[in-house]
Amino acid sequence: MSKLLSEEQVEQYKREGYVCPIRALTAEEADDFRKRMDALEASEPNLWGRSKIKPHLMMSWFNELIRHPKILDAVEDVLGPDILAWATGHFDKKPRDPGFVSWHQDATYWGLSEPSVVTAWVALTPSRRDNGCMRVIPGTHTAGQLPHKDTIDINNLLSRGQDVEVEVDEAKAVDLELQPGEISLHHTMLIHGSEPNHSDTRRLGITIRYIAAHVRQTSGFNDSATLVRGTDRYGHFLAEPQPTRDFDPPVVAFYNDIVGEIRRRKEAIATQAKSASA
Ligand SMILES: O=C(O)CCC(=O)C(=O)O
Repeated sequence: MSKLLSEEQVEQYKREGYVCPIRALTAEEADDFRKRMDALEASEPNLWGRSKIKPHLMMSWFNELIRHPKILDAVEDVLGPDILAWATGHFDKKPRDPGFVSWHQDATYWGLSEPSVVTAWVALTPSRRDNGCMRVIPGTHTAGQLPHKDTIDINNLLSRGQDVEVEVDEAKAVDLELQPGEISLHHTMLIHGSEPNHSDTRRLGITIRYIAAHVRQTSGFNDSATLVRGTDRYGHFLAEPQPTRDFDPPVVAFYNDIVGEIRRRKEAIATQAKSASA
């Protein structure tokens, strides 16, 4: 018995690697999260630099969002009952922003043992074709891990500018258009990307990468995650503390310990991937 998705949506996720749109937050809730983010951004000029890898550990609004019951209901429908929030991020395209995301599979540098990994992309503004919504190539999640090359383009919003090294048939791309408070779910192996914002409307999306509790980090580096639903019977990840306020000192100390490990992990996996494809 599913919690939020219809049977057709669960089948679509299995078959095509994504589901969209799903109404998870009300428009008012989305507006409230956006305002809290904007207020913090205004008072902390280096907000995203300080909290790049796991902003849910640094900002209380973000930590509330990863626990939102409706988002978790949708995630449970595709991952099962024991769920960890592993990584988070934000993709903010201001009006006329040239920022884009190259075609890629998320799993490429993550080092996770298997693809029971789903991203909830939460719209905090409208996300449409004209302001650079996410685009996916349905069904590509079944192709296995594909080779990627790092590219250098200051407008690429991905940290390594990774670009999948296969021909992408853009005629097959589907636009994941969302209203504020709606989410999409996409599989960790699905090829996806997004174009610049050609409009006067901001496009703000929050990404939450959820994993099933049995997934492991295979890179040999320490990693952490937050149990958000069910039970963690495996203990594969260090249990993340929950902040009681923005930049809660004990949680910041935890973040600072883990962030170096995560950077080294990303570097090591990228180097391995490069030498494998050389
Ligand atoms: O928000 C975007 O434009 C891209 C997001 C993305 O690549 C992702 O969620 O993995």
